[in-house]
Amino acid sequence: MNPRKLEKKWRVIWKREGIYKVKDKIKDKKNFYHLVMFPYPSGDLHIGHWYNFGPADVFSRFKKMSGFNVLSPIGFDAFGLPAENAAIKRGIHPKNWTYKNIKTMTVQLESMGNMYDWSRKIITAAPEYYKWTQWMFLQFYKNGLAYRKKAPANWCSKCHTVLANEQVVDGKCERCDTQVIQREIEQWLFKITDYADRLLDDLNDLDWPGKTKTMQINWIGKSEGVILNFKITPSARNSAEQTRNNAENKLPRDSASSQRESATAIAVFTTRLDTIFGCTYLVVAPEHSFVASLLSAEQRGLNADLRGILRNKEEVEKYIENAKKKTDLMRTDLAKEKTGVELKGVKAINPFNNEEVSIFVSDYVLGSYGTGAVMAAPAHDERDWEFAKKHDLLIKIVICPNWPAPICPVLEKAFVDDGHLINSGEFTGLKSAEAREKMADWLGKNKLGERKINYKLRDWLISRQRYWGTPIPIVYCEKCGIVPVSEKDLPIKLPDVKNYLPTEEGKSPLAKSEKFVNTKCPKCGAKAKRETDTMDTFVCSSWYYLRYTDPKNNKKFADAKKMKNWLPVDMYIGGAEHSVLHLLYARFFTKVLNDLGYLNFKEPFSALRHQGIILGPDGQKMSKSRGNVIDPDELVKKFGVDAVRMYLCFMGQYDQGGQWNPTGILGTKRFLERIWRFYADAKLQMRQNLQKNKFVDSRQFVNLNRLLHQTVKKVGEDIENFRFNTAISSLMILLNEMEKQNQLSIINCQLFLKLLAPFAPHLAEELWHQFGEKKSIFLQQWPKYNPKLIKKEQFDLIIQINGKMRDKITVSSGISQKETEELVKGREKIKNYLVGKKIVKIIFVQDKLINIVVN
Ligand code: ANZ
Ligand code: ZN
Repeated sequence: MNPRKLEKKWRVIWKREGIYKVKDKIKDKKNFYHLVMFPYPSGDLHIGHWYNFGPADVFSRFKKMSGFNVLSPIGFDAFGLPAENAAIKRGIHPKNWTYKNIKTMTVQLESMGNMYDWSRKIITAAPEYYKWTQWMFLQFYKNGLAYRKKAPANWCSKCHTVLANEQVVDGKCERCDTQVIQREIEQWLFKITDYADRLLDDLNDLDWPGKTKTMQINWIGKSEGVILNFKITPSARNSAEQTRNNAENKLPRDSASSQRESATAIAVFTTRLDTIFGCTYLVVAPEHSFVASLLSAEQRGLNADLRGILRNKEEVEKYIENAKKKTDLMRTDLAKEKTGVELKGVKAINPFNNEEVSIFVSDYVLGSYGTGAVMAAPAHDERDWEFAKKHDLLIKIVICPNWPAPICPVLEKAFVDDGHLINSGEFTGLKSAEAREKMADWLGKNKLGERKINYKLRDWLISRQRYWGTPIPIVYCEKCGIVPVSEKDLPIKLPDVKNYLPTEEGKSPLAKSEKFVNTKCPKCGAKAKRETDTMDTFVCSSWYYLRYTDPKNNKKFADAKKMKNWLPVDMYIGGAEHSVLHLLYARFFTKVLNDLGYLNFKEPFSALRHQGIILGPDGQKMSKSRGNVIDPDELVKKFGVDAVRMYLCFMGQYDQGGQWNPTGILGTKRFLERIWRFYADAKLQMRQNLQKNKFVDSRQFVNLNRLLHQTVKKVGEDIENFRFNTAISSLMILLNEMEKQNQLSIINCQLFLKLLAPFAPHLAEELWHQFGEKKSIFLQQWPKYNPKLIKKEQFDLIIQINGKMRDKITVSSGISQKETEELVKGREKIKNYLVGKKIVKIIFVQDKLINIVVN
């Protein structure tokens, strides 16, 4: 057998006969949309791609043979940074680089022999495609879902450029190692936060991995709490000691007078209002507006009493400067030391007990979440606990785990669970949950705060100050301001530029093309300038699955009827690394387009599966520097496509991945060769049988028949559930049994090939045709099993020694003599009769008894 020759032959025939060309509708067949996450054209199809696409194709083929009209498309997610970096480094146009890679990868993809309908290929960097990405932006804009605002971007002050997140390594510029800072520039955002609740609720109905749903839930991060105001007042004294005294002695304050003197307040968001009596200080984010007003020259927003009051201005300024260097991720790292400085000279007043507490600035509080300020209850929150310990602040227990025993333990760490309230005025004795309700009511009644639902989810920043992306179709007019490009002028094509670096002002390289930038206002015709930012590539991939249903349409992004034929996607397969962003964005797009009346469904992917990760032979993550990368092209050359696909299916549980085993693939290769030899033999036998007109009746082979039916059931169910490895195991068992048979029916030999076909499509097709079949095996029906035959019936086997019954066991009907002998000889009771004896004869009555004659 020469797999490479044979495989190539079939790929040519498949292509010629167009058996993978998909029709939008076939009579009496249900449509099934099976999608894999499309690759980025890096220029090389690596083993991870193979692991995504290979087993996925097994699933596709199985569905096709099971009677579905299957759509299985492929394309390229073609915009993005690597193309641009290659351009900067080697002076190749990003487009040329990208399209060259697409060409190479197309050849590689074709070599996999997957049943893609290539006529539906899409490339997101092609103007025919990004025209519609721009069109979608315009719909979002017109419906208030795209807006512009100042947002922080990574900025390298040495390269004078904005950096993508990928270009920031350990907080430093990838190119020059300078500390990256956050700089505010005008950028475009999509209002995904409007959809937070629906993105949460609709997860329920999806057949997705639980872990992925959880990740989305956490990313959206809905939390229910309250916002309450702490009034600000000048402090008499200025130390942590003051806080302690106040809290311990409960200095009474005249609340009326405090209201008069202070119109400035800090709002905090808390999910644990029940801990309010344990609040011993406030913490505000370095970017909080209150800090800014304390530090600014005009001190706007402060009442007269507070102006000029800050006593450690320089210390605070220095702290804030440093905080700018950190990303949110670094700041919220739990393991990180909790730094901070007190705002000396001001105090805040707890509205529940009118106590004065100190105010700190610390970067563990984020400006972008809640109100950017926290009421710290160090006895009941880990971060507050750490901070209080470090700055020697009062820790006051107000939630007690032991109830009704009123004595609370001395805490060794924060007690973060719910309990009963103590030291909490009129609320003492309530359970946490009840207290939260009553306290929130009290706040509302006294107009000191209100209930509030908060989300971690932020609006989606889609602006990139980069070349190789979809231009944002917006124009800035001297008279009209922001004006959307008119739909008939789409696509706004990427101009040619010579230098792909962003400009020194942090603008995209498109800003360097005068011809591109200078235009006329679509509304009034006056001089105008084009937006020069391009869109995040996640925008392109948020709607590509829609386009496959109608990839060549130049009137609409896709025809409504065609979309209705296929969508939503029935099964989506791809890496778990996309559990959050891509999948969330795609869901958001679908919901928006549904709201705008373009789609009749609300969720894009009804079912989702992730493949695991393949590690190198050394058990480490594959990387060029480690030299443990497995090259699929080489493997294919050596073993053939079928062996590679099959090994990928066999090496472990699909969602777990595993370590590459170089000898493992040899095993699969041998299995395929055994099949090949078996069919060479079987054919001979069958020809002889036919000649003798003694066509084998499968009833003679009860055992094999049962196994055949069991295997049909098992392989089908396994593929359906992505348990490819165990499906292959059962094929191996079946082959073993078939090899043992003296005679076989053609039907059974063909049945095995059908089960094999999704895994080793080329070999199965070849052997199928050796039976004189004219139509492809993939146009055949997946075999059906007979449930009655599968039931393993059992009977009581009589065990005799020299004709006398000595033992009895329950075994499955159809058990062979060999298996029975092994079983019986292994039994302790029987062993005793056999010691020192010689077995003369064994009498075996199928499904009844075994008699061992000894002397
Ligand atoms: C007082 C308190 C006491 C809190 C306690 C927790 C436990 P989730 O559930 O994630 O929404 N918080 C509020 N705004 C913050 C910000 N901008 N940066 C960092 N932390 C912030 O968390 C809500 C809790 O996170 C809030 O409830 C607040 O601390 C903190 F025993 O308030 B809590
Ligand atoms: Zn205008």
